[in-house]
Amino acid sequence: MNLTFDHPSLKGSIQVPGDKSISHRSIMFGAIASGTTTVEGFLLGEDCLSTIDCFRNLGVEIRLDHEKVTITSKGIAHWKEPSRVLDTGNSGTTTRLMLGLLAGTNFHSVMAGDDSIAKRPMKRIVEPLRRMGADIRGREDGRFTPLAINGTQLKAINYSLPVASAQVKSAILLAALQATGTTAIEEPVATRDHTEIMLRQFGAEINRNGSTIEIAGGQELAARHVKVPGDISSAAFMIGAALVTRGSEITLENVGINPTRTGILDVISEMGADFEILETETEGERVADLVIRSSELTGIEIGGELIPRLIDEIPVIALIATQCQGTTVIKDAEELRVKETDRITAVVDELTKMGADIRATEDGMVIKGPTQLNGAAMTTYGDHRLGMMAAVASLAAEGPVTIDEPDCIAVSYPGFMDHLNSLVR
Ligand code: SPQ
Repeated sequence: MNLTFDHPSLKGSIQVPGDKSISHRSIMFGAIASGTTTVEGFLLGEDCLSTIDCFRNLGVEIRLDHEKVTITSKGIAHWKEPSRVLDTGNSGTTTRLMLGLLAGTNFHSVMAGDDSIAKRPMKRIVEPLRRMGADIRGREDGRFTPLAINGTQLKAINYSLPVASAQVKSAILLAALQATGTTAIEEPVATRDHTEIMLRQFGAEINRNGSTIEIAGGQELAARHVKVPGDISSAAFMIGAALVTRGSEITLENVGINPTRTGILDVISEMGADFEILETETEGERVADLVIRSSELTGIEIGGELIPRLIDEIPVIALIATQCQGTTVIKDAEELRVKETDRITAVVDELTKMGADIRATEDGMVIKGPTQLNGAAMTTYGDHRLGMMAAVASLAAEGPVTIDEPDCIAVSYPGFMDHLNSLVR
């Protein structure tokens, strides 16, 4: 893909596609519950389509009509043993949350994904599930996919999460639903809580006491309607686009602003960005329209409890930081090294190619700005967020930018380039 922009401004309004985390969970919860669950605003990204494909292979009926999904299930006890390997594609969320679900079934299943999934750590899920009695085998004793699961009766555990991960928390919560007894999970740093919100929406009882979440096994879920808000992680790239160009003012409609996901808004606020949050819905998942205007920005320090609230936005935050006055330090973000690619190395290498003053640290990066970015041949490493970072960076670059493998962007944001082009003036 070749991109050349001549000092563009962004104007207008778009609705970013549905939240990826909530879309995955809507299919999973619809499949666990008995009855017919309907979903609106579903993300038609490749990751979420992988989740649908896995559940169809478990015998769950799923109909897709554009962004509306109908899931008809007799409940988790009626899922069928899959006759082939469940293909989780590029999706860590599908692989990890499904592991929690499959561990407590009464059948055998095997899961595998693409080359990136084969490198991502699975022991963080396998280990607590084994403590619950799960029988899971995999490469290097379950560190990596493919994973083979012999479903069995699980028992509750008390578990303190060693990494701040919503996927680990969610996999244990989903396994706990099928376990005997009450499971308690201690979460030292808060991570996205879409699983907890959806458990309540589907009728489960789940309690939070400080940093501990408790859930009793054996609860039945009731089918319902799910409204998926726009994904703030996708909106973040459009926010970045408005902030790295001059004379821009854009509106992003219907964006999910669950407080466990809004670290990007805290960051741009501290950097001095001119933006408004116009809240439209407050029940279940909070939703707002966001108005973003070009701004003079200052570098800041980002770390600690903020990191899980913006972990997927760090590639675009690093790009924004190249246009800030002063130094931005991102720390405590070592989890970036085990995402779709090593996002610390990849972000630093790619922005360096464009002339940014950026260096990697063990757990983050240091960026000095502002710098004029140049055209360059950018690599995505098959990572959707690196692809979108490169496309947004091209708006601020002097000279042409080429992007290899831009198709990977469809993992989370199909139609991204059309949306971006529709805003460019
Ligand atoms: O699903 P996947 O591949 O893990 O996707 C990513 C992303 O950038 O879209 C991470 F690479 O998002 C994760 C996120 O980083 C989605 C997620 C969830 O839906 O629960 C939680 C986060 O991962 P983790 O490992 O911190 O729990």
